[in-house]
Amino acid sequence: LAQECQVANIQVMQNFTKTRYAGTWYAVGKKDPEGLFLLDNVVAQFTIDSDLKMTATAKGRVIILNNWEMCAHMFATFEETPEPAKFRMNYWGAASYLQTGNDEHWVIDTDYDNYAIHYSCRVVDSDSTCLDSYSFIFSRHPTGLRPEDQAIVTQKKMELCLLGKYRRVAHNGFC
Ligand code: ODT
Repeated sequence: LAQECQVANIQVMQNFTKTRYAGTWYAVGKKDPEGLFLLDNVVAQFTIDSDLKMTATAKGRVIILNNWEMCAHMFATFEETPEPAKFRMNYWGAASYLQTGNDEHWVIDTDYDNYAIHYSCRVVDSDSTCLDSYSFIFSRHPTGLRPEDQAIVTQKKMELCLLGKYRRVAHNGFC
């Protein structure tokens, strides 16, 4: 179908409730963008301020300048859009040599208590599919997804046209 894989047709989380999304999420899977940054040991922490604005911090292992391995500490603010599950994420690092940027930040699906699927398309192609995307599979549990959540996550990876493009994100205490 010509409609398939068009960025504009991607379904996101309905009635997204950011207060329920707050707290710690462990990345357990990732589809990398071009020029990948966060390698593994990725943990994100979302906070809802008193003014109901969402912010986040994240840490993860990175390699900069080809051979310097470190734990990056990152910060983000989120700009809301008419769709509650779609944000613009402004991000920067604790150090100036870390990545900065402004990415789409879409919550595709979550049950708030166990799993979440994030998606970001950086470049839309001329045929309206995504040319450069990244996506995180998050779990509330550092040990990974519960078996009962795995089928949902596989289904959503398919809907994102990214099935088979993810790798496992290790947690070994580096950060
Ligand atoms: O790793 C990559 O290659 C792309 C990711 C770069 C953006 C990382 C910015 C993190 C800023 C702090 C934010 C926390 C929340 C993150 C949730 C999802 C993924 C960015």
